[in-house]
Amino acid sequence: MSGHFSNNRREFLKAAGKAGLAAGLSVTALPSLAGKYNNHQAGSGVTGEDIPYEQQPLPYGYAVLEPVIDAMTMEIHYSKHAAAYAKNLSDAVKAEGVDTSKQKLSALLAKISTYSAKMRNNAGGHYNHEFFWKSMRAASDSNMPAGSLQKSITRDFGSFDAFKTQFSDAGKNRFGSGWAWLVITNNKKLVVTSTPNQDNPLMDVSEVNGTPLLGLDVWEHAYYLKYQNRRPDYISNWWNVVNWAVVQRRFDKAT
Ligand code: MN3
Repeated sequence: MSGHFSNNRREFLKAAGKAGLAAGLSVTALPSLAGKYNNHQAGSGVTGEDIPYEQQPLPYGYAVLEPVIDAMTMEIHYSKHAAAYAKNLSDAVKAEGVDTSKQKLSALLAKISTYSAKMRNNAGGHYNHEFFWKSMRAASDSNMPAGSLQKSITRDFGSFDAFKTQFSDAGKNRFGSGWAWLVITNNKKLVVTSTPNQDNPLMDVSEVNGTPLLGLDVWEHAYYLKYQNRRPDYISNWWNVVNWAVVQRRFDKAT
């Protein structure tokens, strides 16, 4: 793929998407555009970790994240919500002729604008949840990053607390359903962003592109049973279950 062409095309699609939204249309309400650019070329220019197309076993039991995330929420979230994204993704890749033995999921996400809305919702939904499960472990107090990751967080946000505030605000202020993210951009800068619905920063439709290091699900289904409407409480408790060793490994791979 040609970088120059990719960038122009991405900017065009973003502009077209924004124009569509401004006119009260969704991006997917632009079939002529989708038809014209359905060659599955180009991309977001970022790479993410490989995640299989099929749902993987949860890396811990449903009750392991208690009391931060209750077992019932985990069971429904994993076995119903996330399982449905995986199933619908499997249907979408068949319907749209994706050879999953050749096409990595992270690379498909990078050119998601060339696929259907069903692909976008479910490829994102599946990827984001698999990524999310791996980002957590049993709760501990004073849970913090260390080493090179901590240094880079301090360099780019001022302090760990300043980063936490920015990330928490991204989650709290995401209207409706979506995700908060810590990403590393192609010029190796750490940035906090958020995405609507099941989008993520690997997608060429995302306002901010970068390799995800940490993501937080702020859909109501992720916290409502225990926290009801109190999304800020869910977010502040969630810091205790972040698996910083995994985030460090992602950071090492991207730098
Ligand atoms: Mn979810």
